[in-house]
Amino acid sequence: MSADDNGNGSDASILTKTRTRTQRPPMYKVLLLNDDYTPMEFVVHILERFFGLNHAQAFEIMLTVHKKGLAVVGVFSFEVAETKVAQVMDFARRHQHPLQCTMEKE
Ligand code: TYC
Repeated sequence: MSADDNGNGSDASILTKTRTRTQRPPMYKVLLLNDDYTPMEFVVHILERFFGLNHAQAFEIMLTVHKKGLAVVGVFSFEVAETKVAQVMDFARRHQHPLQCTMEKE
């Protein structure tokens, strides 16, 4: 082994070690916003229908939105969150309620 031999079988005298971090896909919170006009039962129905919540869970989240102004309904991949928001907005619009649903990067 000569003076510039690093002993790893390569001629290079500098070793570069690259640590590749595994990237988790970003997740998105789906938020429901309060308003003064959308009926409580309609919001509960939306939470059951599009988010798979049981009646008690749906009622609880609806009440949180009603009292606090907004609540996180769930956390999803971008595509799933986008679909949920579109389904809620479309359903609310078709029933002529001003309900708003948005998404935000976690
Ligand atoms: N504030 C509404 C009412 O009193 C109920 C409501 C709850 C509306 C949640 C929207 O996201 C909402 N009828």
